[in-house]
Amino acid sequence: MVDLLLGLQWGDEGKGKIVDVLTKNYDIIARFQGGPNAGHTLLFDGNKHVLHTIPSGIFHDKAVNIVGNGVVIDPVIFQKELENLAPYNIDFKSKLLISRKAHLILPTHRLLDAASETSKGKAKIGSTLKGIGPTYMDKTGRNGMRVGDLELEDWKDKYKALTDKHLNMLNYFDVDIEFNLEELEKQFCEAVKVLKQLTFIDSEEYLFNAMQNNKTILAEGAQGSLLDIDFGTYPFVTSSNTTAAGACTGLGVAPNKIGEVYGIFKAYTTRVGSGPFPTELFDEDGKTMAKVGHEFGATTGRARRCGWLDLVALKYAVQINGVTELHMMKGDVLSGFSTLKVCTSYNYKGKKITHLPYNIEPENVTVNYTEFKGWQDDLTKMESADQLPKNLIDYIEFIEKEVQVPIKIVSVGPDRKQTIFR
Ligand code: 2SA
Ligand code: MG
Repeated sequence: MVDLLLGLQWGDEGKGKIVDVLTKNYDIIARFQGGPNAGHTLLFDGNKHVLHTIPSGIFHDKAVNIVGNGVVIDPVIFQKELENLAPYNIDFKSKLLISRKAHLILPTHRLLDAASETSKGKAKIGSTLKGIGPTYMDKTGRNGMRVGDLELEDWKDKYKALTDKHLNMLNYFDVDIEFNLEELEKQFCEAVKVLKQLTFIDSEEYLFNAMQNNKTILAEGAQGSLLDIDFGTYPFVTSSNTTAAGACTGLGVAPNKIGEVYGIFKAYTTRVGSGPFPTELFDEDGKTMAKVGHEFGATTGRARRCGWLDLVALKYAVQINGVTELHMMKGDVLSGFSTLKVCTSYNYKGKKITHLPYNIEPENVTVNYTEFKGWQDDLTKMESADQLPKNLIDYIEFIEKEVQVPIKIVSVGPDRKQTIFR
């Protein structure tokens, strides 16, 4: 079976940390969607690491890490990621395997992303500008370049044809994007050489055989369920299926081979980029969350918007993904608030509703909160569930009752060690 680990909000729930904590139980860790737009932050032994394309199991000796067919890879960013990991002497050739069917982000995909965003002005998505949207467009438009193409003699012809198409498309956008194509291509070709030193596999075949041999597999999601291309807050979403079904198509795993589904959420909510956010705060409480929680994009450094926990949205994500076990992150950030609020219903078209409607723009939706007494204790040194303050237990039990799934992990800080199992 393949277990899944997914973000239930708008990303940045702490997936990287939990994958790293759970990797000791797994033989294989596999990414199935997204690309270098992701920023998965891990902290251990006093060192902080941000991974973008590489799965979060890479720091464990035993685990094999797979970049699946559903992922989009930018060779240039990938090369930098490998370089940043140099101090760890990781044997990438055997520990990091890349699907031949994964699509490549070309330099011109990044330019198209920038042109599209600039042309939208105020209506921009707030993309990470990593070329994610244009690359998935070429994938579904059947024009993309895949990792396996790099094994062909004529890959540069393919590259040139696609780049030429992109340059024509850039002309259609009525915006000025400055670039030095020659320099970008030089970087790209150098990075491709590095990528080609890794092992390319047919990952669906690899995972099928692994399952036949009773290997344990964890699929690591990127971004969050509310950024899903189908079920998120469209059009303010990313261009892949971030939800459980994405793991089947992004790895080639059959639905009846999915085991546990771990859903990760923050004790509050954050969002980076544009789009509706019903529980967003613009007051001191929001500022405190941002400050204490260090809420800045791990890839772009952008400030993340902060707000209260939204149980209407959380329930929706739990349903879509078939979550079997919840992990609550960053409860420690809420220490010190006298009162906490949790959104338990929306007002929508004159009615009180508890499901996520088609449109959650502020003009359509206002929120109703249930209030809780906060906890003042510093959670960051706590090591077991019996040390957690009563008000936090009340908060946890209320969420469990509302969404009908147990919270099995409570994270009380960014370090691998600051993880409490219930
Ligand atoms: P894109 O670049 O086309 O996927 O952007 C589309 C939307 O998806 C959002 N998005 C993200 N949201 C949260 N975290 C992400 N990763 C980075 C992080 C983001 C960063 O870990 O902090 O550093 O800014 C991520 N990636 C994409 C994005 O903000 C758009 O709203
Ligand atoms: Mg992140």
